[in-house]
Amino acid sequence: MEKLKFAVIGCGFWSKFQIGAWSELEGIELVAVYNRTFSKAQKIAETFKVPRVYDDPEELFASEKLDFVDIITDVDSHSHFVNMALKHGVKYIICQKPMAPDFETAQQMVNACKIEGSKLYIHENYRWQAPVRRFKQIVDSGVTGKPFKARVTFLSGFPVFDNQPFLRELDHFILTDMGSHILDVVRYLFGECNRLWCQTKAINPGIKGEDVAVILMDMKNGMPVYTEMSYASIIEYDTFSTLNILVEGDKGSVCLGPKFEIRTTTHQGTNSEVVKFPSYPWADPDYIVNHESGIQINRNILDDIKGTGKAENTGEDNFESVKLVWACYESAKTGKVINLSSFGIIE
Ligand code: 89Y
Repeated sequence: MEKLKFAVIGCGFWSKFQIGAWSELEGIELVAVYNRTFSKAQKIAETFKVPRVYDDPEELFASEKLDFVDIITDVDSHSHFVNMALKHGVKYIICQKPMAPDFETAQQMVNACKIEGSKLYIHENYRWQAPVRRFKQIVDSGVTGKPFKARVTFLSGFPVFDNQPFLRELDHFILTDMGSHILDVVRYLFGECNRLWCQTKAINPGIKGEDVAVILMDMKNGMPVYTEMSYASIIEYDTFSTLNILVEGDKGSVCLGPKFEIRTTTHQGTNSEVVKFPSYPWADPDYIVNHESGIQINRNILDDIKGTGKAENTGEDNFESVKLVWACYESAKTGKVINLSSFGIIE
């Protein structure tokens, strides 16, 4: 079978990890990269032996015959490049999280792809992290019984702005950047949400947006889920770049804690396992659990494109996580509990 040809749009900080993850998979060929600064694209092309380099995205789309495109630019330009790919008839479009800088733009992106008959995938990788996958297996095995409540935590002081300076400039920061990951993991583990309440705080004076959020969710399955996220935390075990999760069930509890350790407690005692996963030369050790998960999500998307599997992170599915992010902002602004069944419906 001929290899599927794809291009990468955007050669900033994240692209080397995303292209690294693609390089672990068979049956695909990265034929072209684009960046508005040509030298950056050239550097990535040299590292990953990509034959063609562009600093004009229209020219790339017009010249290349692509099976799919991977958009790895900053959030503000996602919809611009998705629309450009649609205009050039690209049938499968992958776009980094968060989908868009606001709720309406995300809605337009999902609708535009539907109308044009192209498939949109959002590269939302946290649910693909090895410890999170294993955690779900344990919860679903029933060993700790029926879950009745949960806590999902991301508390960090990692200097994330050094690697991704544009994050400093976002009007909406932690809920779009990390909330999109965390709320997607909540949906992955516990399903959809009925209503939520959220409070945000801006602690770091050097950034524009909020860097702390706490959320209380009432899930459709009846569970209360408490979620907290912060990039202003000085704590012993920094969560970067994964999550701590505690689920309590009627027969015990499961806890994903520091160093990828999962502790399962029942009346019989506590069982501990440390989740292991490989390292890669292209991955950054500070982000290893995150970068490894890129391979898993890319494989799942590829299976969907080839028709050999079903993607979890479609545009439509991710839109439900986007909705939670913006319902949180609405709650933080108004102080009100937000009902998801009526949120975002344009009258
Ligand atoms: O996606 C987030 C992550 O985990 O790595 C990069 C990021 O944007 C920083 O918060």
